[in-house]
Amino acid sequence: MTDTTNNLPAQFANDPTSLEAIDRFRSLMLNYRSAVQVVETKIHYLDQEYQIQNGHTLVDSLQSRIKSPESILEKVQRKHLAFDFETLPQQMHDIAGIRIIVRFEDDILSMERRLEKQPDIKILNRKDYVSKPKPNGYRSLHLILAVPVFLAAGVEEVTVEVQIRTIAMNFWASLEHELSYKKNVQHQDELRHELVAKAELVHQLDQDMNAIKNQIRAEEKRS
Ligand code: 0O2
Repeated sequence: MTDTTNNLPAQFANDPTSLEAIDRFRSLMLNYRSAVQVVETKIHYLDQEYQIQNGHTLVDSLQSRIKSPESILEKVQRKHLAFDFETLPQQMHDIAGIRIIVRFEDDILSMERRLEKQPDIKILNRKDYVSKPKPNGYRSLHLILAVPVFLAAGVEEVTVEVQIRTIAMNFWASLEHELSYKKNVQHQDELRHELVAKAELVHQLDQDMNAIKNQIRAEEKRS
């Protein structure tokens, strides 16, 4: 995911108070970038600690992004939100996003448990698309976290959306995302339908790999 926060959309440039608006927007985005760094550092630390305790890692990879100004504006318009720098952080919780990719389904909850035990992190919202997938087959655990960011003027709570999913779920979601953003693909409906079926296969694969992993680790403990 790329950070495109330095390219401001035309709406800002035409605003009579644009210089002030640009400065406020940049400060707001800096808070989000700082929050992402705080959470990423925590995840790396938690993963290393898990590795020391268990002999294997929890996190396969991490991705992060700050929503682009265009994408923030698109969401403001689509959801009929007020475009106001004071209220935007309360209305939009996914301006900063981190995706944690793990290998096994069990690891999703292990990671969530470790995050919720962090005294300086609050979990504001949880959407469990792992046990209740979306009708299109999308699976992932979504958490909205509030983390403190230390600024010269004091401490600010900043929200970060964290998505936790397996490698297989991520593989599926990346292709489904590609299909949703392409306008000129022929047979969209058939491909969508095929992806729903593939989501079931991905789920089966995740369950089987999880079961094999549990068997290997149980035997390892006995020996
Ligand atoms: P990007 O590029 O990943 O940032 P919203 O969809 O944001 O208007 P809500 O309720 O906040 O409303 O969304 P939700 O359900 O928590 O999901 C938001 C994010 O989850 C999306 O962000 C995607 O990253 C991911 N997601 C949700 N549903 C799907 C899905 O069906 N397929 C795929 N591939 N990803 C999904 P953005 O902003 O859409 O995109």
